[in-house]
Amino acid sequence: MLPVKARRQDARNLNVASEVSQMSSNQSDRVFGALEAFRIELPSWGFANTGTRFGKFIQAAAATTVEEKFSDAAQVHRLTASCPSLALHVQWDFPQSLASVDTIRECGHRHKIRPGSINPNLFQDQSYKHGSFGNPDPIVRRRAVQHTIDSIEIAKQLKCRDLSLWFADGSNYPGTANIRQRKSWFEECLKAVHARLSPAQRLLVEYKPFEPAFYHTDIADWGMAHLLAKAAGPQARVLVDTGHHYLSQNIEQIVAWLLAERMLGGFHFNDRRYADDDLTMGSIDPYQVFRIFHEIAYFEWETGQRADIAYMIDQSHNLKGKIEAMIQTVTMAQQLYAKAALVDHKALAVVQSKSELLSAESLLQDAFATDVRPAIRDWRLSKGLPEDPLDAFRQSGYLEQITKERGEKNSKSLSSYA
Ligand code: PSV
Ligand code: MN
Repeated sequence: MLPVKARRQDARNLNVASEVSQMSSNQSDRVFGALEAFRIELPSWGFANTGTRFGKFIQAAAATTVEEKFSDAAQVHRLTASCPSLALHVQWDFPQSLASVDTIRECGHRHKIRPGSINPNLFQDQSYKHGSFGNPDPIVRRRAVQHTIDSIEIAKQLKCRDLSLWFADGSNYPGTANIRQRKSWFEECLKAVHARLSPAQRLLVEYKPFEPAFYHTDIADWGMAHLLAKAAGPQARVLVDTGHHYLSQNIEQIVAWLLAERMLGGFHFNDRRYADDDLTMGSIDPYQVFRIFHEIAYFEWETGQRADIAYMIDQSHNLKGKIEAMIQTVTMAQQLYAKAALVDHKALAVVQSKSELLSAESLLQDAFATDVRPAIRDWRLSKGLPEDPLDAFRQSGYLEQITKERGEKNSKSLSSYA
């Protein structure tokens, strides 16, 4: 592959130089470098019919098989070059548990998409009514542990590194759960599953302060997830889902602390206005996502180490077209990641040390305000990608084709939860 500078020059020769000139060559090198390194994982569930707790709106083009999910993910990757892997949910994508592994492997090969993080089902089962790892019934806890061990085996067979654990455990009313006891059951179960990881695998522990339980959740915040990950073992890390915080919480501070503790394992990106809204990344508060990426880039600059973070999307759109929404998400992620790469870290460190507040603040604001889209278009052209992935998707005919192929099956789907 050509070095970054040569590729930028190549892109200029492709006659888009007028826009490039607005950005210095150093800035555009940084954008190219950032985009080359950036990968974000797509969620299989983001291509399927989903809804709110009030009902589902069925889409004619939604994926109803794992094969279709891989096929749709491949479209997004083909047009953006940033998402070569697909997160999988054992409940929805492995109907026969370990026996489904061959099917998934074949789908991955056929569509040139790698199976990504494996998400065990620790929430959608009648036995989990009162929790999984925190359930007072030892039989249910053992079952949840066994399911997680099976999921680790699935991950091993598919060469997936990350096991992503999210628990719906919690209680709805004060006094109904022994909170301390549940904490120790969580520690026990997490240790037991951690012991089954291969040396290359990681356990990612996700937290959430509300929903589906509304009085307490067993892993309510990053501090609890951090303590539990520490108790689990050295290969456990914290997973930050941007929708899993109270309103106005400073997420980038959480990120900075987890980075400093070397405990940040990954992200589930989505935007929110009120709760866990699963809206398109950057649609409500793009500066928030920028600030998160900035903390990571600043850490990497200061330490000279690349942070080992799995960036993942966790969104299920029930109104927007699913593939279009994913393309929109990935292009937004690319933009915000590239903008964060423009912050002048050396200058920032100097002005921070002198408490020159306005100068420090401006370094972030200026990077955020920079229009990186022309440089991103150049990068795409240099890689033989379409300048505008969404437009290219609309021109491709793929949506019309799958709408025809899948329409009838989807029209028979249930649209109500009642
Ligand atoms: C729960 O809200 C969550 O964020 C978890 O990551 C789940 O695995 C995912 O959403 C999909 O339901
Ligand atoms: Mn999540």
